[in-house]
Amino acid sequence: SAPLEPFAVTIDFATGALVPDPDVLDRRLADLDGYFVADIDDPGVGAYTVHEVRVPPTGNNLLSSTTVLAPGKVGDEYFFTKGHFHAIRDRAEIYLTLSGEGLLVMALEDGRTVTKEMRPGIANYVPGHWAHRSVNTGTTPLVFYAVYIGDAGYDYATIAERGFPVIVVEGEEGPEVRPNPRY
Ligand code: PAN
Ligand code: ZN
Repeated sequence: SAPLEPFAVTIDFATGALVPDPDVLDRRLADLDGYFVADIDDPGVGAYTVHEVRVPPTGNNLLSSTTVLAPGKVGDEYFFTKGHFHAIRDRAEIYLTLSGEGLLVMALEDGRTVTKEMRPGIANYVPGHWAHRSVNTGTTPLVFYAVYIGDAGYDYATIAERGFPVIVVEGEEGPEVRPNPRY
């Protein structure tokens, strides 16, 4: 296909806003119904916003976006993104954290799980085949920039049905990663 024109976007590291910012997706707790162990009190509360850089979603391009994940909990569980496998399973991704703190939970289809710290300056590599979810364990928005192969796509269904093998809860001494009682 014909070359695209080179371009740049400006990223506000504190808010995740882009300039220009044509494609913004808002997720409320209502969109996470059934994802937490406890019931959601207020489905209208905002959970996260995704700001996408607009390029054709093809295998020769790199898609990128910022995610701004609010602090908060449902029961003992910290707010998280839905999480997904890529529709094309082997497509990899990089998450660069810009502000806040959290955990990146990754799981293979067989249930093997790896959890990595997210904080400003850390670039997490998510290899293909690993489902991924970010969790805000802090008190400020968790903001990260994601770059992924353009045709990766999303498979949300597997996670929506089974969840992740682990949950991240507030324990006596801070965040704790525990087995998911419903997995
Ligand atoms: C990210 C995620 C974003 C929102 O851009 O899509 O953080 O999480 P969910 O898509 O799980 O709701 C990414 O991993 N893209 O592939
Ligand atoms: Zn992804």
